[in-house]
This record gives sequence, structure tokens and C-alpha cells, in this order.
Amino acid sequence: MTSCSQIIKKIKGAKNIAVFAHRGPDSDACGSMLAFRDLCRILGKNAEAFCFKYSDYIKNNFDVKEFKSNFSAKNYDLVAFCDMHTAKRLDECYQEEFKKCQNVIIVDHHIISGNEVVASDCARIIPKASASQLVLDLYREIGQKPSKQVANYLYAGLVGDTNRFLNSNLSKEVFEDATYLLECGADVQKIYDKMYRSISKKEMRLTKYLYGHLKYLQGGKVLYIIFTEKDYKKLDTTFEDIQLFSNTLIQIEGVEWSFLVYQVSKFHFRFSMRSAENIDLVPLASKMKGGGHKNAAAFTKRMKKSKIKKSIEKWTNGVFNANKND
Ligand SMILES: [Mn+2]
Repeated sequence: MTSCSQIIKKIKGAKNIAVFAHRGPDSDACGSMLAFRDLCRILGKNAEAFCFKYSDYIKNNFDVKEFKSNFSAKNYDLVAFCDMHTAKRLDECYQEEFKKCQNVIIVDHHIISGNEVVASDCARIIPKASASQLVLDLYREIGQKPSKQVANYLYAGLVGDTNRFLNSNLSKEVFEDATYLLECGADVQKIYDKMYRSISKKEMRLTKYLYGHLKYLQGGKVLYIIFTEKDYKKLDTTFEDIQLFSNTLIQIEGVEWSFLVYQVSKFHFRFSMRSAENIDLVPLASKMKGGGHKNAAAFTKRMKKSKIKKSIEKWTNGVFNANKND
């Protein structure tokens, strides 16, 4: 496993660094990416963070002017991946250009068995609650206290990926890192206000639609909802906004396996799944060439909308031993 000092050495050996996180970025993706960019700048490098599409949620929580959108491989001698480790998760518009990049650093907290890792001699993939904490370790490595701005980025990432200290990924370290970021000047109250205390009209409209269109299977243990391109138009939204509901469905009483299904292209749907502790989603996600963890995984499949219900029934039958003829 690559150490923090090896990562720093790699950064020091470069001149121009492009930083990326996964498409449909959440606050950990954006926070870790911007904090990593600033770390490179502290080390005297020319560094930029790239992001092409983001949800309204990200627009409200980050200054998106900090992101560059047009990426040209020839301008950079090092690429960094934050909060992802496979090129498949790059925004589509960067995938071709990225193929020209040879020199890659990975800083990620997702350990996904069977998932391909992009070729890199400098990959630090450690199971922490957030990628932001891995970037914080790099600041510790160079003996640099994060600025107030960087502390804000990292705190937003940490709070986002722990779902404000609610998920099962908590540890002593999570709270210690949070306390340290507070000491560095993270404006915790302001971050909470932006992330959780206000709901936009659009979010309200989406939430209303979501709860009004839930479909149950397997006696209420399986829950799904489908969003099509028509729905995006009707709701004046994009699937980037809809993705943010991935964690919502599994919170509903009695639900053990949830599917947030949304159209990503004319013939393809993305199935974003969550499950109760005892249901392992990895076998289905792997079979469908997707990825994820035991209780949170996703895949994309070519399918007609009319086939989705039957497919979900089929996929979940094994677990719930339901009658296939009902
Ligand atoms: Mn993350």
C-alpha cells in the first residue's frame, strides 16, 4: 500500500496536476478533490480540480467556480483520482482524454472486491469513512494545518459520507478528525445550514414525487421507484439530482432492499441499491458488471422500462423465496 509520504513524493515530482473525483459528485468527492488540489498548490504545483456536471445540492454547498470543466491531457503530467479508483467513474466527457494519461495517483476509501483499479504505481486505497480523511492525512504528512477553507471542504466531505455521523462507518478516528477540522476553523454551523437546514423548492417537488410513486414487492421488503427521461422533464430535474435519494428508500419501515432506478440514456437504466445489514448486494452488482459495497451498490443495464418490475422480482426472489407466479 502506498504511504502518505510516497503520495507527497509523487506530487513533488510533478509540475501540473489535474484532480478528478467520481461523476455525480457528492460532498466527499468535491471536498476531497478541492482539498487535494489545494495541497498540491501548497507544494508549489499548478493544480486544477475538474468537474463537468453536478447536482443543485453541490451547487449550493460548494463554489463551483473552483472547478474547471475542459480537460486536455497534454497540459498535465500527473492526474489524481480522489474518492474513486476506476476510470469508469470519470465523467464520460473525460474518459477519452484520460486514456492519454500515464501518471496517476489514487486516494480512495472504497474497497471493492473485483472492481478494476486504474493502472497506478501510487494508489492509497484505505477503508476510512470518507476520502476527505485520507486527504487530511496528507496535510498531516507535510506538517501543514489545513486553512479554514480547506477545513470546510474536508468537513463537508466527512459529514456527507457519514451522513452527519449516522452511518455505520463511524469510529474514534472519525470524531477525532471532525474535532481537528473544527480546530482548523471549519465553519461547522454554516456547513450544516447549507447541507441540511434548507430545502429548495425543487427538492421538495422531487421528494413529494418520490414518496408518491414508490412501488413495493416481496411483501413490502423490496422497494423501488423508476425515473425516466420524461419524468426529468416533468420535474425540471436531472438524474444528478435524483441520485441524492439513493439513501432515502432504505430508511422506510420494513424495507430490506431498495432500488432507485433512473434512466441514464435512451436504452439504459441505472439501478442504485441499498440493503439491510444481512443482505449482500455485491453478488448481483458484480454479475451486472457494476460495483459497490455489501449494503450499497449499483449497476447500469440496458432494459426497457416495462421489464424493470419483473427483473427486480427475479433478482430478489432468491433472497426472499417469494412465489415467482404472483
Ligand atoms: Mn466518498
